[in-house]
Amino acid sequence: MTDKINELLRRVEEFKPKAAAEIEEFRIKVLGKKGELNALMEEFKSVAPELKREVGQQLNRLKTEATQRINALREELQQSAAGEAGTSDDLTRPGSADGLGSRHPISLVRNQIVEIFSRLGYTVAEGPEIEDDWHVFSALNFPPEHPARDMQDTFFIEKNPDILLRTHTSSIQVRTMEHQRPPIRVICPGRVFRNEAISYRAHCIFHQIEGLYIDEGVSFADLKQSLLYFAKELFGEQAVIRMRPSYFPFTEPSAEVDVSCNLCGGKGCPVCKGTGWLEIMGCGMVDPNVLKANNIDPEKYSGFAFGMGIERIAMLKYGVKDLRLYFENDVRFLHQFDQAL
Ligand code: 2NM
Repeated sequence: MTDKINELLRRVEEFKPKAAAEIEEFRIKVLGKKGELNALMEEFKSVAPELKREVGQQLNRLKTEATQRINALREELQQSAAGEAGTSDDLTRPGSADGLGSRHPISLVRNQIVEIFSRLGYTVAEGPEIEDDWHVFSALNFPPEHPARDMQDTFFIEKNPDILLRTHTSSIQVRTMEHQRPPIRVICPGRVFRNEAISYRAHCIFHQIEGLYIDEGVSFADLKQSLLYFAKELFGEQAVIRMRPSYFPFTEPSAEVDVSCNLCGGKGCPVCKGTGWLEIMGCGMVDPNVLKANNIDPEKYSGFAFGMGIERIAMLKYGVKDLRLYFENDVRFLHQFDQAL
């Protein structure tokens, strides 16, 4: 009889139900009226009197153990069901928010510049990054021996000196002049490539934005006024500009444009190196040779053009000290522009 009691006790201890129904089934089988425990109680009646005390205690223990185990199992199953409903099954819970990215500072500044010139009637044009000699150099009045054509400055496709990575976005403007007659007013943003050592102030890949305006009677005064408007829109109403004579193959006359330093208000500080001025772009009147090369009559039409590096403008606007940060995509850098326009 003790063996039977111990065997049932073992089954109670090892019982592992997967569902509530299994527990109830087990309860009826063991503790029910016609269950195994009552069968043992019946058998108990014929146990020898000297054994009754010990076997009786064993039976009582079996009954307590079985009842406790079944109650514990019921509770366990109920709790885990409630737990599941709380995590994955509750469709009324608010969803977890995905972390949003932010615009890259180069895109932010490009968009700002494009927007300003679009208010002056410019439209955006784009073109290929892999170009030919004509669109990057020859159509832009670069003489055959110009140093920019050198391997030191330009990435050429191996074994074909006619195919190269564009060194400026002026090539887009050549393509515009190919299929559009004046008046032409385009703004050309894009990546450009130069064979340069990488440092805090230079990179072999960077972004430019260039503008071109060709019509009858376009003058240097128009250029000055357009760029002053641009500087005030980008850097604030207090901004003023100055021009210094310069040289570019595709413009004559040419100039560098400085904007008054927006950090010190023109008094002189480390950013403007004590001068009160920051260089922001190059510009000039389109050289008649460029107009001729692109089948535009220089006797009838004139134009101006300008170009700037987006990395440099973004450095001045946001105080970025190292140009390499733009290319590393470190989110600690990028997230600083979450709130920027
Ligand atoms: C600059 C500075 C001055 C320029 C010239 C032309 C074109 F196509 F008309 F010849 N496009 N861009 C230009 C002129 C670019 O960048 C510093």
